[in-house]
Formats: sequence, C-alpha cells, structure tokens
Amino acid sequence: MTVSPSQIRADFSAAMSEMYRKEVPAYGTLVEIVEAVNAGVLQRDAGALALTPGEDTNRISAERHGAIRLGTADELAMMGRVFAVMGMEPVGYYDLSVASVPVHSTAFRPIGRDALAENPFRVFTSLLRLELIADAALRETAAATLARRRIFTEGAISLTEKAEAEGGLTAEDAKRFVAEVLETFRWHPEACVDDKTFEELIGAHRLIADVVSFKGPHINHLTPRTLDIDAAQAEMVAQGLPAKAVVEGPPRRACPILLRQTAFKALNEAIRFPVEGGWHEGQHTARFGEIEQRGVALTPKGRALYDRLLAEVRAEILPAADGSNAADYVAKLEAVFEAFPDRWRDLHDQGLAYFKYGVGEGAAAGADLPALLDAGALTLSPIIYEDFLPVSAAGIFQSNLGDEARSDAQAASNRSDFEAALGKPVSDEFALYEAMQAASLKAALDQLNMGAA
Ligand code: OOG
Ligand code: NI
Repeated sequence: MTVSPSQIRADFSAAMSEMYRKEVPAYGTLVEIVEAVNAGVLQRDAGALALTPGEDTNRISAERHGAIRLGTADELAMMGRVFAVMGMEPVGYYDLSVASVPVHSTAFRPIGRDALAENPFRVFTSLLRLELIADAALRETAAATLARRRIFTEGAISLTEKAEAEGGLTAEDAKRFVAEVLETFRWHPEACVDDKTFEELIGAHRLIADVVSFKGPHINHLTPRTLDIDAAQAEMVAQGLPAKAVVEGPPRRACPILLRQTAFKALNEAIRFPVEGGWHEGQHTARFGEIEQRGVALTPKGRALYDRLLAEVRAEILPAADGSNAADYVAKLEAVFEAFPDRWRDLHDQGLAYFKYGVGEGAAAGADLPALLDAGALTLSPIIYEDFLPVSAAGIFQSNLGDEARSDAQAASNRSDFEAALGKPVSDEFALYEAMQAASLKAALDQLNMGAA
C-alpha cells in the first residue's frame, strides 16, 4: 500500500511549518496574526469563502507556499524528482533578471483541482545564474564552492529512487522521506566560505551570497493564506513586525484577481565563518515570513491588461522602501485599476479571466453561452490563480535583500537553459487553466443536454 503524493505533500508542508516556526519565531507571530484575522473574517462574513467552495475551514490558515534558491543544475534536477514524489510538478517560468535579480525560477505545485484542494502547498524554486557574476575569479570561486556541497541526504536520494521505481512509498517510508527531505531545507548558521569571500559575494549580489555561502538551500520563507490581507498587514505593523511598505500585486477589489502578497522583512541572523582554529561571528539577512490572498486566474488577455496597468502605475510611482509614499502608491494603483472590469460576468464576457462552469436552476436550451448564463442554466465560479507574479516576486526578493540591493545584471530570459537544468519542460500555466475551464464547460453542457433529452 502506498501513501498518496498529496498526503506526503501535506505531511511535508506541516513538518516544514513546525521547523520554520522554531527557527524563525517572528514567523510564529505572523501565523497567529493570520489565524486571528481569518477567524474574524469567517465570523463576520459567511461568504468569505465563496471563491473556494468546499474548502476545509480548519486548514484555511495553512501554508500555501514557500521558497528556496538552488545553486546548480544538478540540485535543480534532483529537487524536481523529490518534489515529484510529493505530487508537485514545475509550472511556469519566471525570469527575475528583468528585475536585476540573478535567478530564474519555476513553481513546483500540485496541478489537478483535487490535488490542490487536498493540499495546495507550492515551492517557488529559483536557480542561481552564475553567469551573471561579472568578476571571473569570483564566478569560479562560487562555482567551485557549490560543486563541493551535497544538499540531499543519502536517505532522501534513496527513498526518491525507491518511490520512482515502485510508483510510490509505503506509510513508513513516506514518514522517513519527509524527515530526510526536511534536512535539505534546514538553516545552517555555519557559512562554508570565509568572511572575505562572503563579502565579495555580497558585493556581487546579496542573493548570490545567500545561495553560495551555506551548506544547503534553507527555506527562506513560508506563506500562509489570509482572507483579508489589508487587515493582516495593519496587524503586522501594530504588532511591531517589520512589514514590507506595500502589498504587492493588484489593489483590493470586489472581484479579486491574481495574487496579493506582503511580508515581514528578513531578520538579521547570526552566522559563523570558518577561520583557523574556530569561528568568526557574522550576520546575514535571509529568512522572512509572507502572507498571500488569491483571486481569479487571468487569461493572456487579462494578464496583458494587468501588466499594462501595473506598468502604468510603476512608471509614475515606485513604492519607497521606507513606506514614505505608500499611501500615494495605493491611491495611484486603485485609480489606474479602475480600468480593469470588476464584475465576474464582465470578466467572463470580455475573456479576461478563467471560470469553472456549473449547472444552475434556470431553464434554457441550446449552446449560446451568454443566453445560458443569463437564464441561470449555467453558473460561473472563478478559477483561482495558483501561480506567481514576477513583478511581485521581484518586490519580495528586493525587500528581503535590503532594498538597496539592485544590480545592473541583466540578461536575456533563458527558459530553455532552465528546462535543460531541470531535465524536463515546465508546464504552461495558462494552458492548465484553459483546460480546466474547457473541461467544466463540456461537463456542464453534457449534463444540461442530458437533462433536456
Ligand atoms: C522567492 C520570492 C518569490 C513570491 O511569493 O513571489 C516568492 C525568494 O525570495 O526566493 O516567493
Ligand atoms: Ni513567496
């Protein structure tokens, strides 16, 4: 008997949450804020879960995602195999070099609606692009340092091979697998470079130092789901967590779109550099906590409109790291996004967002979609966006690397290099939503026609 990949994923996500709360106490505070805000919302507003019917309210505040940054192609390929055991497949390609962050990324996540409902945990996984280090000697040092480390335990590797060979893991093996894989995500305060090299890496880009200097790709944040991100952000400030200046993504709306996120900034942590005969104390900022609130997935047309409006906002005002222009930024964001329709039916009819079709009470015949919707014979429910946003991700990266951390490193997007490193292609997120929508329409129409026959 094998355990389902979704069950392994749920157990892994819970184990990681527990580990991270112990490692980063401020994250524990954030989780408490989210739980309190969510409980309040559910008490006030029974319709708060209308977007995700059938959701288990006991798990509402559970982690939705986390993030790691890998150093080499081999690490990424093995990570992909490990995630596959947990039912997580690479979806989407994110080029962060456009925002001067020297990585490219994908999100490992469950794909089917049932798997997402069972446990939605995702890991935003970045691969360092060493070729963006300009200094050749430093580039070599970084590559040699990375080549020496082993980020997976023997047990994690052999259990992954076993799961691949046998098509799954028994309950006992699954438990060991979770414990072994957790080791890869653990924090190690001991740097594996000396302090001089660390400073040089920081000089090239803080993110490069974060990836290269440690024994493994420590989980750098976890992200529970909040039902009211603005209330949670206010509470973070009230409780003295160093919150990001603004919420990333679209403004608050009647019909939420895509993804809104905020975070508390990475904390200063004590690290140790190896020196002859002992250790030398140092500091690093790496780990933070984030929260997210999701809305409907947009079609390419909707996404183009979102990107255009956001670019219009940001051409006029960029949120300052110290929060000094946060109110002006939000006002501008809200004003510009008035151009984005804010009724479900408009979003549907204009082909801006993806929906799941259902069969309603109303009577109507034929295949004319607007008529069936008008009559209530078909119903619409938004398909939730399960992916990420590069501009938002860049904002999250930046606020946690020290907001001054921008480099001029720019490079052409390189999806095929990423896929070659991973050893398989990444799925196209739009195609996944499109297929869900099409399948639901077909099922609903079949059901209607059967009823009519
Ligand atoms: C990942 C940042 C991206 C998000 O929510 O957009 C991300 C990182 O800092 O490694 O997690
Ligand atoms: Ni995140």
